Amino acid sequence: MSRVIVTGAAQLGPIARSEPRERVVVRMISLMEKAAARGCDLVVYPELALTTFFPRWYMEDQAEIDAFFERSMPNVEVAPLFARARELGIGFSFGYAELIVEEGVAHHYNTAIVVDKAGEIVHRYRKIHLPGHTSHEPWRAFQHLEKRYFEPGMEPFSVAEAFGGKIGQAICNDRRWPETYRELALRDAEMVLIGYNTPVHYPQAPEHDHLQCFHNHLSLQAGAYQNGMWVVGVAKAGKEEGCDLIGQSCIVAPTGEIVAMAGTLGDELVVHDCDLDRCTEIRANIFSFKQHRRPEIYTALTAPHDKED
Ligand code: CDT
Repeated sequence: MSRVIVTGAAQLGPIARSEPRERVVVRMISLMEKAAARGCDLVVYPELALTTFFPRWYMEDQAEIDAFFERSMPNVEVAPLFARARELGIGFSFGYAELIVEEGVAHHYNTAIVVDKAGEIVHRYRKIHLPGHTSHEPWRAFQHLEKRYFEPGMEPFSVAEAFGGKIGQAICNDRRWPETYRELALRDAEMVLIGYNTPVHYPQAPEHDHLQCFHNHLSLQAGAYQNGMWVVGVAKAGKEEGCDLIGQSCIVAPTGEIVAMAGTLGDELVVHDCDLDRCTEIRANIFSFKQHRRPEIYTALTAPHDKED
């Protein structure tokens, strides 16, 4: 069986607060059709792909907040994406705000799923590293209230058998943490799918604004190389409701090289033939965990925090 996954990174341009999900789904289907025409097995969309990045606004009304969440998946608005994918015989992944009720208690997660070529959801991931803040901070040019609107995912990073390989997921801020990639690599991931919404402006350290694209690729490339796996990073990009989001969606080989990259800040597809067997170039050699890793010495890595940052 071929170990090549022809992979499309399907960057989305800005989504207006007023843009209905149906319109976004039409945009996603258009990218999916391009991906199918280019022979893709898998097309990867960004974090919170169905709506604008709503954590940039402070809201108190739970009904207003919940309007950005999906209560089931696929639901009626997203069903056309699943149906078209089945017709085209293509798999996909995307992020969305997930609202579930368990034993009468509502839970809100920043979630991403992988859907196989038969239209089955084969992997679900709930964002572990939630950035931002919980209360209104009017000094900021815009809010980043992920810690207010979402609970952190409590399930460990995990891997699905799909597309002839082992596929893991992470979401946006997770990509900055080396633990994300190492956890996934230790669970044998060969490809990690990561959607993001990253503002150019970083309110706490605006002197780093010009480094946002650099830090994006630095993290994705280091994660790929140091763990010998493919990494697919996909942006929601462009000026969304006055907030500039970085683009530069890319596919990174296990060597850490960027092999495909978006050149715009709009809806754009980039494609690469990702040969999963190339993971061995790194994992059997420089980063052979079995031969060279020293987990018995790394005791601080999983010890609980005993001091403030
Ligand atoms: N969506 C997301 O996680 N964005 C963050 C923004 C910086 S922290 C306020 C990121 O890590 O890209």
